[in-house]
Amino acid sequence: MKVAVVGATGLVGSVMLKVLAERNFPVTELIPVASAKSAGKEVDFKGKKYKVVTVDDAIAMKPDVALFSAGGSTSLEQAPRFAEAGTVVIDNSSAWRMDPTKKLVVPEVNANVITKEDKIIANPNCSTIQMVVALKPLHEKYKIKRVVVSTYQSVTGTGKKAVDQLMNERNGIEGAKAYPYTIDLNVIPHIDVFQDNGYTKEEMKMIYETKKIMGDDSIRVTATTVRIPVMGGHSESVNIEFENDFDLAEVRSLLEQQEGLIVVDDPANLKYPMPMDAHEKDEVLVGRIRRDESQPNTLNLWVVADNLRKGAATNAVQIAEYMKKNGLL
Ligand code: 11C
Repeated sequence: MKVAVVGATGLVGSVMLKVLAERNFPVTELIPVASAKSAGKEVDFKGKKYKVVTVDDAIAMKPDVALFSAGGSTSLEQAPRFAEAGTVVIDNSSAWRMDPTKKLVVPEVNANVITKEDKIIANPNCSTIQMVVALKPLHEKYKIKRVVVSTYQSVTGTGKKAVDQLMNERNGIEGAKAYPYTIDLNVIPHIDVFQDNGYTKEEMKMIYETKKIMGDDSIRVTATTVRIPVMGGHSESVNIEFENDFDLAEVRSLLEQQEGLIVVDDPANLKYPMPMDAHEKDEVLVGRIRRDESQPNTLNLWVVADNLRKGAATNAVQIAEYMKKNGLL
């Protein structure tokens, strides 16, 4: 497969290269792509150096698949150009996610919606991806009525500038700020831009994207998304109310059987998921599995994943793997 990675020099792009290599995706030709400013730079892939090219050069090379992580406006402009040239685009930006003509996919949850006609496929927001992997087996069994989620999100979700801000603050160095406030030793209850309803765009993404991926508009979701001074991954406190009652042992067993999910839940031995443990892992970790004793049919979970991996790069590569395996690429 000829594989283009658009945004190859960014945080997510570089993890895409790593994940493609680690998972041995059948890359016969790698085309790293970035803005004209980065063209000519080199990236490493499986021990070899590759020159970064421009979008125009990449389209002319007719890749089979292009993994995009270059921001919404680049996606809106360039993804259709790749698609017209016959390339399947898997796009990590928010540009196409809620377009009713585009599929929004987490392979363990809804890969079956992809057809041969789909040329631009959207990768969901990181905080949505990790949550729906945990929700899926429980929705199938008990039918979810409502989800209340609060997130604790890593600075890597914002990008390199935010990682630099955190490290500079920690080391007492002046530098550019990605956030309106100090992030080190602080918590900022604000991710992405505020909307007219008082929620942030990140919160609204979790609401809309969850319904679309789960294929069920009746699931009610409310979210509070928060940035914390952490690097390894995003964490989420998820409160789920079901239509039907559940047995806790069965919940645990359903989560254990869910592909892409690892249960880490042994309070007696102080075992629960943390971003440090999720870092560099492709799976979603779930723990603190317990009944919400304040109302019937309601469960509490703690869900953690590496937002650059399952929340972005790994999910995109898994979509490509699924399409390849099913003759859709
Ligand atoms: C964050 N979730 O942690 C964001 C990053 O729509 O793909 C990813 C934004 C997106 O800040």
